[in-house]
Amino acid sequence: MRLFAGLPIVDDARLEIVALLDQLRGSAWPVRWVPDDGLHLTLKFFGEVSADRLDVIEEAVRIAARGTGPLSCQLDDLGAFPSPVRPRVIWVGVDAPAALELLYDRLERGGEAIGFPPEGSPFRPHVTLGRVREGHRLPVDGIDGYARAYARAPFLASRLVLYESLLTTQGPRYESRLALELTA
Ligand code: 2AM
Repeated sequence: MRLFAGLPIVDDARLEIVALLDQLRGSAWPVRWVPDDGLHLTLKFFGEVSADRLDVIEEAVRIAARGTGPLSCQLDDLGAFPSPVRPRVIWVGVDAPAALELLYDRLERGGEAIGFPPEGSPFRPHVTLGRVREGHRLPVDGIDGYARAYARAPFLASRLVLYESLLTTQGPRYESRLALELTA
């Protein structure tokens, strides 16, 4: 099974991203846009694991989440990996309190302790919108045209979810395996 931990995007922020995706889908760019369901901010990608490791992963996620309270976040600008001029992954950035990076670090350390190597790249909180199709490019400055297409809405992230990513013919579908309230 393919597992990752993340924060579901909720409240007005979710509606803003859904509306933005709707506009982006109309762009006819060579991009696989994410489905409206399951919009999330990834904190730890565990990858393909055997089902008998689920318990130990759940426990590591529980321990990492302990002591974290609800996080007041806000949508930020559009961006892309590896860079806005050569986008492969298009995303909306998330402005978050320091406690989010602390939670990320705890998940990294907890994951490392059970055999998952840390990312090794700086934490860039974001919600992925789409991935450019292999061998294609986007119009130069294309993303900039959508900078004003959504409100930088706030949202309260109060749940950490361990998702299973299920591959279907219509693309991946995310199912919650464990949902923890952030209540500290
Ligand atoms: P992303 O949004 O930062 O791209 C489910 O597939 C989630 O896991 C995605 O949202 C993605 O995060 C993350 N993910 C997928 N494949 C990954 C990989 N090989 N390395 C790190 N994160 C990955």
